Amino acid sequence: MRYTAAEHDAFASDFNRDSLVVLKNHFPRDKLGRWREAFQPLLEAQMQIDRDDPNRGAQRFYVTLPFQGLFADPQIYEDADVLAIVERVAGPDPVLCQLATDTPLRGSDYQKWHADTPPLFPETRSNDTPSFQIAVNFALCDVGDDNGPFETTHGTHRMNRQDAVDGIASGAIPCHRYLMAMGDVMIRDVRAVHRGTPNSTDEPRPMVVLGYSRRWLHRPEVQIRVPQSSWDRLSPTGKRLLRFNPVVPDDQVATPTESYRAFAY
Ligand SMILES: O=C(O)CCC(=O)C(=O)O
Repeated sequence: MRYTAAEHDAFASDFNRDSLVVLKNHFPRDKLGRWREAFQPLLEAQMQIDRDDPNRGAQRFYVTLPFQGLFADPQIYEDADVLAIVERVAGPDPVLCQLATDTPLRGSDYQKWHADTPPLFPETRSNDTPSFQIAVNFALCDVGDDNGPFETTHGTHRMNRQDAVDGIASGAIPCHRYLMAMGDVMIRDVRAVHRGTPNSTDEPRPMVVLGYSRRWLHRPEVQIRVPQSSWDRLSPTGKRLLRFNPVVPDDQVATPTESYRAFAY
């Protein structure tokens, strides 16, 4: 663990105000370089599947990662600092339910400003609750101005989405562009209004997303298919985090297409 309990508290307080925090240089770059190599064939396969209907906008692909081999890495999904912050903002005993990537390529565009989940209680028109769904993002390359930096807004995670979108349009709500080095880790509330931006380079910009939720939240649109042999090797923490995911025979790990796009909001 790199940070003290007091530092975790400070991160949680910044998160609650802004909707996100970034842990600089947190994951080892050599490990992420190996993820990138293993990811490339998965991206190419997804591009074939989605070639007539890119699933997150033009030349932008959502690819689920298999929970096996180097992608089933407890040093990533059980990271003690990340879990300490997630537990402070989304409560104890969270669940891990998503392991995937977002990748814009050359030809990608600005996405519409959006949130990744609808409000819990839409009939109130208020989104002002504590956090319940968290994305932990890290890129498999350095992200600069020209290869699709993530843009987001501060504080909109607790706002009505349309009010946030109107505020962005009028200039009342500033937009923040996050340039992230490979190894930086962003922890964000998925309700904050954000968008992907164009990648104008020839290299893909893969961004991993680990989805953690409050202990009672079930997200039917995503899952991690845990091969039996990976399950058998999990630590008690890993078993607890992954408790609501299907454990499948090793030869049935391939993920049926996830309907993630239906939930962007
Ligand atoms: O990849 C990104 O930078 C953002 C993607 C995104 O927000 C989405 O596809 O919902």
